[in-house]
Amino acid sequence: MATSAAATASRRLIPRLIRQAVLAREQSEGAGATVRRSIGTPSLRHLTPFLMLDHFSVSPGAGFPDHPHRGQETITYLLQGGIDHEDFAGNRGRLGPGDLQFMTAGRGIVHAEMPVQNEDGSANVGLQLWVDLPKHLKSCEPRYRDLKAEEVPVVKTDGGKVTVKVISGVSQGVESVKDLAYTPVWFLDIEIQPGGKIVQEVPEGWTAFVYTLEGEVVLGDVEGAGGERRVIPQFHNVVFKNEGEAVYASVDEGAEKPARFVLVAGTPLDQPIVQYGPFVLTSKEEVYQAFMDYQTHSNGFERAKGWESEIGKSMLH
Ligand code: FJH
Ligand code: FE
Repeated sequence: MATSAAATASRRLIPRLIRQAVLAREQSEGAGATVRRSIGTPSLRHLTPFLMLDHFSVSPGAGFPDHPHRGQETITYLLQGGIDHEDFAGNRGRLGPGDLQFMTAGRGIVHAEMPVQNEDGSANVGLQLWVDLPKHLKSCEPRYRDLKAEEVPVVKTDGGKVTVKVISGVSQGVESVKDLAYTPVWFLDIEIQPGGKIVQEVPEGWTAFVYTLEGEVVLGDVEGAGGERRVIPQFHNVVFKNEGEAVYASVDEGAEKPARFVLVAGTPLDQPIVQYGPFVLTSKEEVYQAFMDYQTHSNGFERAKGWESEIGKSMLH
């Protein structure tokens, strides 16, 4: 018997239960910078296709001067302030609040990512997510997809108590810009006012996690349904089990402020991950080869020869 759309919509979607919740602790990275890292630490090492999630808050005088990448895609989301970017092919740009850069390192990129000086002296805040590339795409040509804040559709639900920025994927029937990354990823920025709730579908079998930026969000099962519900504070990464259809999120009626978090999901990749710093391949031999190629300016790193970024130098003055 055919199921009507209305019947499908009213059926209670099976909740994704929580597998693990970890606090993103601060650690040093780059030149004088500090990041809150969750994915990519011993407690959350392998979460295919995700390799690393950094939450960054930094003022000028620190940053990520000239460095290479091979084998991954990076998604950089600026929340506040600005970040300058410059690479060895002459590409330059600035991300402002709400802007994103999807970068496919492929066979090789050398670049610098440096915070800007804000007039009011405020910090530059953002997220960077590293996504693994399928083995056959690790040797592809590098590319960028820039996504300006204005290009991100915003949808409201639950009587206006929930606002979703649909960076990548689908929410409440609203679709994002497509083909941003090679590895399929959903990336939603969700804000819930006190008393608000959302049931956000995520593709079946995909790896899914939430990272909390502000406030306290209740995640897990529906109230009274028997499964676990947890109140998650700021700076936590919550990984969901792979079974289930939707993430249930809410904020208590009596909460002092709204909660803001990103909900991210991606296709798991069935391949080994061998990482050394910014090189992410599938075997030790390939990582060794990446070192050699970077040092000898070959197989994708040709343009690294003699190259120095302008913005990386700014740190020295
Ligand atoms: C020296 N120069 C070590 C160096 C390491 C790097 C690195 C960086 C990010 C990042 C995180 C969050 C963001 C929005 C704005 C970027 C990251 C963000 C992750 C590694 C290994 C560079 C120069 C170095 O880049 O953009 O929020 N995270 C993993 N390390 C470097 O990039 C020493 C002298
Ligand atoms: Fe980088």
